[in-house]
Amino acid sequence: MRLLKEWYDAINNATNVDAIEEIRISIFGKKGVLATEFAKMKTASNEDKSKIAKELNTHKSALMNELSVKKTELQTQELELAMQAEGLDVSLYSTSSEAGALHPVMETMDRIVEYFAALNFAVKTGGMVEDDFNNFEALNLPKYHPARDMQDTFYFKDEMLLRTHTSPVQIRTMMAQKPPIRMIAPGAVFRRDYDITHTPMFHQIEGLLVDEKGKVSFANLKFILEDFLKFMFGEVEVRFRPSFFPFTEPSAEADISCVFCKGDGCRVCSHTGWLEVLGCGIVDPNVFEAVKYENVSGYAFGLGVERFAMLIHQIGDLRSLFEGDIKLLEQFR
Ligand code: 2NL
Repeated sequence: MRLLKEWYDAINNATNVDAIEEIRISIFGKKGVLATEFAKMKTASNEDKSKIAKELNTHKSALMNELSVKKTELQTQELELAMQAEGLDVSLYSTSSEAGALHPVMETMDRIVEYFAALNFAVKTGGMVEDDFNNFEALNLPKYHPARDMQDTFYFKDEMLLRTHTSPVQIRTMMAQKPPIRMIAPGAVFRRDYDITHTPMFHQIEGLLVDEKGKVSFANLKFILEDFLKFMFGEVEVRFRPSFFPFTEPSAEADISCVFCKGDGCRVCSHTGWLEVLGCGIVDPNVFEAVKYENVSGYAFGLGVERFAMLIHQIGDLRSLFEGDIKLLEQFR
């Protein structure tokens, strides 16, 4: 047994993990000291046998414990030394990080809001889940109207749906307060669309101005939108083309001279020299009837924020604005 005691010292004096492994084999291996000591038992008397066995088993578990404690201690020590030698600890968090930036869509939205806020347009937001009345019915889009097909969306039960434009924010505002109204409604909207110029979720800004009957003209609308588009795109030409929207009459679409070819004609503007950027018009009397407004006139307009961001930053595929690709986004830091 005195022999066994020496192994405690051996474990204590070990200086590396390899030495610990060697000691473990010398004690617990097939030809190790414990095996030898247990073998010696055979020749002992029955009385001695149980005494020796008890003692050996106590040493066995004590030695096992010593080995594992020392091994952990040495492993920690060796890891520490290795880390010092390498001078790099990948398990540590880096304290430096890349500078972030506003997403180009949000930056563009902020700039649009900045323009209208400076002209005292109230900025209003609403819910993204809307009902049929506020999204369609009140906007002169009765059930089964063919124009609803162009704004197919995602439906919930009880005629609830993801809003297809931010117009319901204006409808709710008119239902809640008396004229005059001067507001814009920025926010996410949803349509069943997906190609290089459409995504199922995009951002829109709509504007609405309502005042006494006869006080609001198409000339007012033209002036403000022309000024706005020059604020956004610099010295561009602006033109208005007659168009149709169910909620305005008359309606128009505004084009700017192509920012890529300056009007000469290129692939982006389909060789027309013009880019379509927004829709607008004089609010249809049916809309005022739906919100119970009398003796008023107004103008309204709507635009897609992603389209503006694409033209400002010369991005070819609208879908790339939603992919979170750092290679694209880091260009706008
Ligand atoms: C487009 C065209 C437009 C409106 C939106 C509107 C809202 C109310 C009443 C009347 Cl409450 N009109 N909004 C009017 C004309 C055009 O959007 O191309 N948007 C992306």
